[in-house]
Amino acid sequence: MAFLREQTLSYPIHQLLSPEGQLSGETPISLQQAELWQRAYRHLWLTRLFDQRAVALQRTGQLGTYASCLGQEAISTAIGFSLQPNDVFVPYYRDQAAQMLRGTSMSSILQFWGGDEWGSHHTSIHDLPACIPIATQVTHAAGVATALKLRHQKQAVLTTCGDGASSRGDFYEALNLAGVWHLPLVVVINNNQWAISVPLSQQTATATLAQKALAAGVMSVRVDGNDFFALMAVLDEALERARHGKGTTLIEAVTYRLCDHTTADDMSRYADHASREQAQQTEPLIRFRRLLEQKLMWNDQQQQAMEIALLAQIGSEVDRYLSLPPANPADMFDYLYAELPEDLAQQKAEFLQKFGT
Ligand SMILES: Cc1ncc(C[n+]2csc(CCOP(=O)(O)OP(=O)(O)O)c2C)c(N)n1
Ligand SMILES: [Mg+2]
Repeated sequence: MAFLREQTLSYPIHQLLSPEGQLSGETPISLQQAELWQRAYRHLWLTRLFDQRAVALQRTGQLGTYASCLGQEAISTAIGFSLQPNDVFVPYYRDQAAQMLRGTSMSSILQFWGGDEWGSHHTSIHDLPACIPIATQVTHAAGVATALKLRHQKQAVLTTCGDGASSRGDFYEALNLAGVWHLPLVVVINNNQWAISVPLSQQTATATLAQKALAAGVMSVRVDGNDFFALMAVLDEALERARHGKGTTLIEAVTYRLCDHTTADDMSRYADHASREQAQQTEPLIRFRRLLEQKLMWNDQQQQAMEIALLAQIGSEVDRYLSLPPANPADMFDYLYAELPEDLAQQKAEFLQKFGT
């Protein structure tokens, strides 16, 4: 007698805007406004051009290690557009697009990646700084969501992580707690198919990441991570549920990392060229442009004028970043603990004796 059976679950990828630029299915009214389309498209391009500039700064020795978000701009842009100002955003390191929409200046983002923690200072007062340790932010977000729930505040917490992060204990533990306590939390996985050089198939045997929600008893959905419209639709629904006491949602946004993991990586050593070429065809900006061309008569001149204006904006932010005073290395001791533990106090004293402030 065979008692065991394989679970087969169907999690179709939700899509509204096809790679050919066709909008189909039920597009919510809020997403049918041309004004929103233009603002979102502009922000996607701001993110892409900023990203290119950041990589160039690193390559010329003017920035520390930097994590590009090339090809994944739609996820973070849709997050920035769907969060309300008093929601709490708990980002990870590929969330430049949303951070900008939450009020963090480009010069502050560059300051952070330039190795100065003060770059995290000028962000929305509700939000947390970008998290580098993998998956730890999901536990922080569950903690913040617990506080909001206890205080009966109608705000949502949204956190992001990578596909690799979803294989870590912190991810499962936080999601489990969110399910039990019915927390006002939205967890968005940027499934870009890679955890540095480890492909998705080598770090999890699950067919989808969305189904990881099942064991935690929370809602989940799989969405095309290159489709700004589908992302907005699922984010709006999940955030509304969170704000109205209806619990947690896990969103798996399926995309592809069209860049090295960070500037300290070389993807050509492990990724096959063909799958990258294929992914290039479905990236988020091209399909959005096709839509604008078809529906709003968007043309080359408008595109060029927009890019020139964005590059000027980025240029002045880069100048501001380059004129900042150097980071104070002693800062690394000061902002983790309210009271510095004895061993770190000793290290700080030694450091100051050797290097001064
Ligand atoms: C706790 C922890 N372990 C290891 C690392 C090193 N590390 C940095 S990025 C990364 C892979 C993350 O992949 P994924 O979660 O898919 O996110 P992506 O970088 O693809 O957006 C690892 C292992 C880390 N930052 N933190
Ligand atoms: Mg990844």
